[in-house]
Amino acid sequence: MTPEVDAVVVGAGFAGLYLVHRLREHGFSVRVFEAGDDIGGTWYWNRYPGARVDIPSLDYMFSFDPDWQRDWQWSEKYATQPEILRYLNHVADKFDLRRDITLGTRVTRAHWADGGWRVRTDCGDDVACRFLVMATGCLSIPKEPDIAGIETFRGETFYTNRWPHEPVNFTGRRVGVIGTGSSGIQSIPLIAAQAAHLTVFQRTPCFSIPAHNGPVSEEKEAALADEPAYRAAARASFGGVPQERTLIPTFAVPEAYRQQRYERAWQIGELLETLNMFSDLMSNPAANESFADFVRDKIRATVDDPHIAELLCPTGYPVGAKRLCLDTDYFATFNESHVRLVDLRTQPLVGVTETGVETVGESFEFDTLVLATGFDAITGAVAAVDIVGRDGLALKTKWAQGPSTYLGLTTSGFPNLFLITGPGSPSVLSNMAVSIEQHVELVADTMAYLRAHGFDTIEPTPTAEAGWMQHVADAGAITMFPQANSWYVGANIPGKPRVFMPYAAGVDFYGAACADVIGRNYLGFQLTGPAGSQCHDGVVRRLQPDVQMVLEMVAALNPPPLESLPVELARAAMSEANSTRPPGPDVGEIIDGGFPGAAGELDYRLYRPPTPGPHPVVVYFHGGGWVLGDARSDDPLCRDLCLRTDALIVSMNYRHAPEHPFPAAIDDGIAALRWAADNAATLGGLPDRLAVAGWSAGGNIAAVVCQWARDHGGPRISGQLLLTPATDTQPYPSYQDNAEGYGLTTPLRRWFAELYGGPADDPRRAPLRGDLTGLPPAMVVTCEFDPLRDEGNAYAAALAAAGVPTEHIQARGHTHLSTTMVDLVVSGVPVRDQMAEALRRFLTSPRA
Ligand code: N01
Repeated sequence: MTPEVDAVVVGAGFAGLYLVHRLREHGFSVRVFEAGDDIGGTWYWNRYPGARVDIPSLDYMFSFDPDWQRDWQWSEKYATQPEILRYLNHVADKFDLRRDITLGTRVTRAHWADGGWRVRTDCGDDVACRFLVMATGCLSIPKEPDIAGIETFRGETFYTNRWPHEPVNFTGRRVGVIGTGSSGIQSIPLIAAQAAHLTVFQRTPCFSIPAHNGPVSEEKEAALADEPAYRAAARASFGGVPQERTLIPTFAVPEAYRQQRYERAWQIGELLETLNMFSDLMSNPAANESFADFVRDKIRATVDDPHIAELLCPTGYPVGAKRLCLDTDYFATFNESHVRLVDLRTQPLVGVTETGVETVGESFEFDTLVLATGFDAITGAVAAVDIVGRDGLALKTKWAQGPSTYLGLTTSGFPNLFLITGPGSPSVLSNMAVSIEQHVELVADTMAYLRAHGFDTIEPTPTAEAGWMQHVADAGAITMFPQANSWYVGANIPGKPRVFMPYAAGVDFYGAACADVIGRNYLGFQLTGPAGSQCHDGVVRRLQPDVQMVLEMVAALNPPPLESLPVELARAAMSEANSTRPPGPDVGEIIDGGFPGAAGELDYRLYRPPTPGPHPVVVYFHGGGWVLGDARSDDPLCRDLCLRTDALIVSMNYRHAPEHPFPAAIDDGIAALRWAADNAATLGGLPDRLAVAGWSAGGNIAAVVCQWARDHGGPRISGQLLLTPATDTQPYPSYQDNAEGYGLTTPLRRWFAELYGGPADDPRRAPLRGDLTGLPPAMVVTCEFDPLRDEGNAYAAALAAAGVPTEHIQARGHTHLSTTMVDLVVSGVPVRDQMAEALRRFLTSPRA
């Protein structure tokens, strides 16, 4: 195929306009098809009263033009639709973009054949090109009306997302509005200001905060004084507006401060600022509910009629999980006597009639109907084009169970197809302007790279794509974003597969992943051309997203390797690090006490659940390579386990190396077990229900005391929980695979082992070398990126082979330390849940 142009771009909104500019700069020819009669995309179609941007205008604009301030000024913090459309026209004119854009022309099909794309339009165009770029926007295909009888209405019907170009006058009219998402919430106050009577049909109330719109603030203008730095900070931020991620969890601050923080966000009126108030707002249900309560109280304080206020209060889904709205006087509108709210949950919609709307039990007559019913979001516009890739594969078929992409930008089977802000990229969770610019630049740079290196095509590998989709799913799963019936998950479109589509780990992490892909020679892409092909296959992100964040934070501090420090300083460094971590949840009671170790008094810390006792008992041994730590050093994990298991957790100290090498820790572990079993009742525990647990070196001690107790007639142990245990002294492949970069390093492991000592084949040092028959049921947790992974795996396999009932969790994307990071690594929650479930199971039956 001889291409007529290098690239066909579908859509002339923000993305399409910038593509023209950027591709031209690289010397590529480009042809843009735009279905609308003019440029602007979203801002061309959504002309309803009150339509505004919900990211501050100074952030929601192109950054590629350093000279913009000479010829453009925003009149408000959040510009109106007409002003944004004027801005886009201004940019198009300034950079002479229109000459490559064909308006009023819809791309209907694009088929891959003979090394290029053949693109057809509804106006008869048939264009051959090398690259196809879908710049079709995330919210551009209106949701098909699913309201019976909508076509029979004899009055006027308007859709917010296809609003007429001439002003609509509601004066003296009886108006019904269906839909209370962002479009409804923005338009309702302005329609109410004109209409004789307005009825709002609400199915799901939305969380909304006041926009506090007005002139651009002096602070904002001052922040842009160093514009390159400001724009760079936007790209390095989580949402595409300069802002540091907060690290403070909701309940780490006093109630009064928390309320002040909510109030401040309420007064600022910015979405990303609000979602960033506390680190766990979108991950901890209790934290989310706390802010949701604050918003509901604000609604109650605004709306005069308590019954209407309750109907407007969103419940049953997390705040933020449907896109948070920004409003101007939305809730106060319901205080007006000519405005009525109809709650479709208690009074379901039957349909539209010739004269109005029918609900169960009531008929309404209207002159005008406004539908603010939303979009077939994120995938709708891509699926609307008949796209067929290699080997006759239709994109619609490939995505029938949900979209699958590499970086939200490309998809395997479809060479040279780029999706701007596609599913699996930060897209709608970010400032779209920033995400669009980043994607457009990536596309243009990639095309230039191919040309420079003699390649014609680029396509992601199935491995890279599957890895990315797993990462996207992981990033969503550690948040509450997927938990509402929203357009984020496609729930608003009947029959659409429920998949959380945006990438939730942030613009910053996304940008770093893209940079990694390129830095590793287009990792996960197959590049082909006359000169040959190139493919560095692989997965760009394999760690859980929050684990990666923690590792990057730690790496930024550049701490000295512990093994390079004298032991005392290493202990101090660990205590210091522990003092800055989130404290973990409150438990019923914490008691510090002492017990007789094998060679003298040692201390313990007991965690009691808030429920009435007596409770089963878990004897717990801390981690720290037999060198570091004490009875308190695993405090957050012990608190968490205590609450999840509803058991007493008794964290027992033991003597540490090098002062007390092997077998001091084991001797103390045995003494601790015997003392805890003998004193269970005094501690408030059930003497016949006792399990052991331990992490890392503590897992080693827990495993060894189980073998010892079996051989010495007790104490009887109901079960053993071994979290990333040290079980052997031989080297394993994981020592090399995970030698550096994952917290516990292989050199540090070696340092611990050397300080502790002990004969390599002594089962008290290497429990894997012991007799494993007749041991208590076990749960073994191993982590993918842990030097100790393989010896833990070996122990789990050997226990099972010896007939011990064994559950083995292989925590994907986790490190030696990450599952213990309570309130920091949310992806560890399911692992800790399973650990607690196992302990509860062990502890429900009395020791036989
Ligand atoms: O659409 P939506 P939108 N019967 O899907 C209701 C962006 N945006 O156009 O929630 C009765 O959010 C539906 O009810 P339910 C922004 O990202 C930005 O408002 O399905 N009701 C819901 O109330 C936003 O999130 C701005 O129960 C029906 C409403 O219609 C996105 O666009 C402004 C119904 C649809 O809400 C979409 O917002 C506007 C039925 N059959 C939009 N079908 C800015 O501020 C649907 N509904 C930049």
